[in-house]
Amino acid sequence: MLRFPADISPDGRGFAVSFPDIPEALTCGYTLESACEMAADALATAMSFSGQAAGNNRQLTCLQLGQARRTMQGIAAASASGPCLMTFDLFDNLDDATPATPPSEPLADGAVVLRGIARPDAEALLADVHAITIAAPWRHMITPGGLKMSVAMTNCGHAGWVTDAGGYRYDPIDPLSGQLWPAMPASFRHLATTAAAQAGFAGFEPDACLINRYEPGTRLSLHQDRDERDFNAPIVSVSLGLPAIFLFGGMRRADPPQRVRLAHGDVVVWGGPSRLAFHGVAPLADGDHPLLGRLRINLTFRKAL
Ligand SMILES: O=C(O)CCC(=O)C(=O)O
Ligand SMILES: [Mn+2]
Repeated sequence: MLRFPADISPDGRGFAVSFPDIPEALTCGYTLESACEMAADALATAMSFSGQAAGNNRQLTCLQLGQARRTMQGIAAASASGPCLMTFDLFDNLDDATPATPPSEPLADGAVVLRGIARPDAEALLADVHAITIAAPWRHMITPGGLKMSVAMTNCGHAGWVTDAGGYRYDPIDPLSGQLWPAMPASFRHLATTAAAQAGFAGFEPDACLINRYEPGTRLSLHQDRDERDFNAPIVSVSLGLPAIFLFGGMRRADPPQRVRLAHGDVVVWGGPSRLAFHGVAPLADGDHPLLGRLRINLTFRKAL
């Protein structure tokens, strides 16, 4: 398994970080870009743990992350056969008058990936996920056709997405506990509305959040999100933990999907003309995420009722 230990040693105004595994990643068939993204993820997480990152807000800004990626690409390209070392000035961006705008990548008309925007909130979001799963535990639901889903799920909000022999639907009651689903935490709501607004969907008010837990090898086959009453509202989908390949297709199941790598903290928003696009998740590759180990957690916000 690949390691990106992001071995951090304070070095004046910045840090020296070594990435012994970029060359290994390249020999394992990863592209330089994806190896660098994995290393940047490890770096960002390690730095926010170190308590010294980025001066006053202890988080890497997106500008700094972009800088880290570019620097690592340069170094990895130059030394693809030995350990990489980069030094990285944490305070480069602090005097910048304009706040760093997270890079956004259009996927289709009405669909966009907002890179890294959930990263600063990741630990708070995961603490909230943990609290939700105490009241509404993870479960593997059964499709109407009788198949057990490989992805474990739970919900929070006014309604939860469920599937069983009776079909797919939203239900205000968790069938496992017979109680209402846990309330949607403020951290979730804030992220969802902010991301939607940034993607051009101001005023999004989610009333449901489906929480998906992927282990290595699990996948979500191509589908449309169409059990909601209101297709005017977008879907906001947050990735935490291990990276995944998100499949984003067209309006027909047969349309060949784009394959988009989603890393910890990335958020995808799709609505308007893309609201009913087919999408799914390729089998999750194994890995070891600093916050979530061998897991990927996805939060999908919807206006369901
Ligand atoms: O895990 C993801 O990125 C997508 C989840 C999804 O499409 C869903 O829950 O309907
Ligand atoms: Mn979906």
